[in-house]
Amino acid sequence: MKIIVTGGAGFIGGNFVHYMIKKYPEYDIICLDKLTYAGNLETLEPVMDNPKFKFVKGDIADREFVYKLFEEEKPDIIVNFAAESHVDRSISDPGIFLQTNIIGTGVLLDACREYGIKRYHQVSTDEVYGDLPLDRPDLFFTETTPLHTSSPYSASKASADLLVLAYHRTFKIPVTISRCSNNYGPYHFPEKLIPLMIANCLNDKPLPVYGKGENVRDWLYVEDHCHAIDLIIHDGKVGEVYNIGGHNERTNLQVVETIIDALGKSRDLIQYVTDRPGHDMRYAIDPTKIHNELGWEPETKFDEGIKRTIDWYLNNKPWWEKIISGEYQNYYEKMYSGR
Ligand code: NAD
Ligand code: TDX
Repeated sequence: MKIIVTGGAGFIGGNFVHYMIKKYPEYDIICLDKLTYAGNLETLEPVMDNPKFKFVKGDIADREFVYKLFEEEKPDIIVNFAAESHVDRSISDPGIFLQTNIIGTGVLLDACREYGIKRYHQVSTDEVYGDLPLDRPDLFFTETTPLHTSSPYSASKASADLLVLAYHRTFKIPVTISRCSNNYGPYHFPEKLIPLMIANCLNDKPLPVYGKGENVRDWLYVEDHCHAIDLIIHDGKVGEVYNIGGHNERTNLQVVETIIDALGKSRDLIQYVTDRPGHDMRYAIDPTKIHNELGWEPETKFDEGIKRTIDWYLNNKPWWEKIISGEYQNYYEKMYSGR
């Protein structure tokens, strides 16, 4: 079996590469990644010398390059993680989100048409469903919840999902889609809530909480997500969408306070800042379908997963300290100063 993992130098894709190489040492895994600011070859360093692994630098939206790769490698499965993934960046600069998330997905699908594929899997997000009100804890996203996006990021991901389903119906490409909740764990880029708060806490820097910190996210430990994708690409039904969620809902403030307490810091570090425009209130996934069809359930409770994650950041300081000492400083200044 030969699998192309796009975006494998990023957070979830990197974890997926490690998961698959460990679980299926006989598979050939090719990582295709553009190495944007979010891609990091150090994440793949432990597998770089593995003869069953290959890294290829390139852009999923570059048609000529993608076709050549398909022609040379003749992959069986594509798992598309490659995306611009940060909501705040999509608010300040939407264009690249349309280019990578929509056009890039279209190019990969065209390559599947042209060269044939056993499975194309699209890694999507619960954000395509919009948000749920805070006063209705009984409501959850199911696979039939209408798409209702809030940010340029989520709109680009929903567009990509529609393309994937259209290519299945019209061209019979064997596709699956997964829509997951917020992931956390090792190799998470420190622009996202959890790693940013861990890094700032360790450096005794203010912890910028948007609005009142009452927004709710449903946290999914990244390894549980990798396990779900593994099940879907092997046993999931073609043409289907699967929701993947952790049943681990927390307000942002609860998450930040958990990190502060675990690191023995003061809650005075919390700084309430101007809210994100269009900020989604609550995400919550109903994972009944993947549980019933494929037997998946989230194994890692938030209290355990956050401990493991904090330990990883404590034990892997060079990985994230290098990131926050570079170009990241300009980003941070632009995103947070005067907020
Ligand atoms: P990430 O930003 O950490 O990594 C994205 C990777 O894609 C990077 O390595 C980057 O270099 C690469 N990339 C970007 N543009 C590319 C292009 N044009 N061609 C090739 N490679 C390119 O993202 P992540 O958090 O690991 O998310 C992975 C996927 O999962 C995304 O599709 C995202 O929408 C989805 N998702 C993420 C979460 C989450 O909580 N992080 C939740 C739901 C869905
Ligand atoms: O500094 C911050 N302060 C803060 O209060 C940051 C970076 C975030 N937040 C809030 C905004 C959100 O309510 O924390 C919550 C989580 O924010 P992000 O980590 O930016 O994630 P989110 O916007 O929920 O999107 C994530 O989950 C769905 C991923 O980035 C997406 O790629 C995925 O599709």
